Formats: sequence, C-alpha cells, structure tokens
Amino acid sequence: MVVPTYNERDRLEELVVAVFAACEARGVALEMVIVDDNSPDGTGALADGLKDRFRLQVVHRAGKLGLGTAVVEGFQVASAATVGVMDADFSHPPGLVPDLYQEFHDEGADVVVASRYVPGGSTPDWPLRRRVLSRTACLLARGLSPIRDAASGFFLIRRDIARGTLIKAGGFKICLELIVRSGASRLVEVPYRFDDRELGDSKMSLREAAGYLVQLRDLYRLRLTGPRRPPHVYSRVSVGTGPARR
Ligand SMILES: Nc1nc2c(ncn2[C@@H]2O[C@H](COP(=O)(O)OP(=O)(O)OP(=O)(O)O)[C@@H](O)[C@H]2O)c(=O)[nH]1
Ligand SMILES: [Mg+2]
Repeated sequence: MVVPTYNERDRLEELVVAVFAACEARGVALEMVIVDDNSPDGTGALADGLKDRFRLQVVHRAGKLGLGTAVVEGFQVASAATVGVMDADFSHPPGLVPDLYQEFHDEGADVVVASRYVPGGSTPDWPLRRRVLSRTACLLARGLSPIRDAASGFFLIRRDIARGTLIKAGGFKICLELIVRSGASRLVEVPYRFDDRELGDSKMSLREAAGYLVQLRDLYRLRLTGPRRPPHVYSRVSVGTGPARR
C-alpha cells in the first residue's frame, strides 16, 4: 500500500499500526510505502522511525509535488505484484485493506476500487455541497468508465498495469486515469464508509478540482481519438461494508 503524506504526523503511526494489524489478522503479507513531500510538520522523520517495526519504505521528495505523482513514485519502488493507495487520515478504513485484497484475488481483478457510491458505501459526515461536488465529479466520468466512484483515492491495481501506464495529470485523481489509459477490464468496486478526517488539514483545493476537469477533458479526447478498447467487464460486489474499523 502506498500512503502519500503531507503534514499527517497526527495519526500516521496509528494508521500504520492499524493497517498492518488488519492485514496480519487475515494473513495478507503487506508492504507499505510512505511517500512524503518534505512535510513541514516532520511526518517524514516520523515515518522513518517506523521502519524498524514494519515492512515499510519511505520515499522523501523535495517538496509538495502533488498526490498523483507521489502515488506513481510509490508504485515504482513497491515490490509486491499488487499495489494500492490509501489516504493517511483514516478516511479510508484500515480494516478494508485485506477485504480489497481478497476481492482482488478472488475476482482475478485488474483494479479493485473502494467505493462510496455502490450500495453499502456512504459519506455520512459530508455537507450537501461536498456531496454534490463529489457526485458530480463521478458522474462526469461515467462516459469513461463504469466505475461509480471514479474519484476514489482508495484502490488496488496490478503492479504491471500501474507501472506500464503513463499518467499525464499530476493531480489528485489518478485511479480513473490509470483505468482509462491502461484499458484495464476487470474492475471491481467494494463499498465503504468514508469518514471525515478528525485531525490535520485537507489538501483538497479549488486548484485540484480544476485539475480534475482538465484531466477529464484529456481522457475524453483520448477516448474519442485513441485506439478502440475492448468493452469493460464490470463486476460489482457488496462485501466489506459496515462501520469504519479503527
Ligand atoms: N506526498 C503528498 N501527499 C499528499 C499531497 N497532497 C495530499 N496528500 C496526501 O494525500 C491524501 C489525501 O489528501 P487529503 O487532504 O486527505 O484530501 P481529501 O481526502 O480529498 O480531503 P479531506 O476529506 O478534507 O481530508 C492524504 O494522505 C494527504 O496527506 C501531496 O502534494 N504530496
Ligand atoms: Mg482526506
């Protein structure tokens, strides 16, 4: 699992402990890669301090270079055949990681997306404005992929697909871009409850939202002018739901 971080020292250790514990309990051999962008709050040093206790690599970058490129760099150093991404702020429940992996394995998936927008998924804490924005972002992507939560930042993907796909946008939402550019066909969505961060600040911004629109435009262009892809095989499952496990 790649965990991109920028100023996440408040709960990073707790997250690492929880994700490793969840995987160990289910017999999933986990490797974690933390990609830190020289966080002013010292997240990078804190992450280094965890390397003795966990199978963990830390990539230090010079400054805030963006979430998307952080994830791509994490994929480059990961040694596992299945790679994934999750946020550091407990919005993505650690207990779901082994469920995602199980789906990946059982379905022979190319990509497993943790989804807020299939039955069983939710965003209970969000105000109406954020719900509308997020739903709209996902709706705008429906012409590109059958995935309901195209804006998800919590997913697993075959490493060969992730590494072999050139990503153009450096922005927040790379799952959709990986799916569209690679032509990945076995896509699975697993519902989860997205909990708002309790500590630290959001890095989502108007700039990131604008970047998403540019990304969509480029992907629609590619779809219209690029080589024809085989139709997507789409399988949606309902497992691993319930309250976020902390
Ligand atoms: N390395 C790196 N990580 C980043 C960067 N921007 C965001 N992140 C991390 O990416 C994850 C998602 O960022 P968040 O700020 O939680 O974005 P969000 O979940 O859309 O917004 P909230 O719901 O408000 O938390 C977190 O783990 C951040 O620390 C970046 O530029 N570089
Ligand atoms: Mg967050």
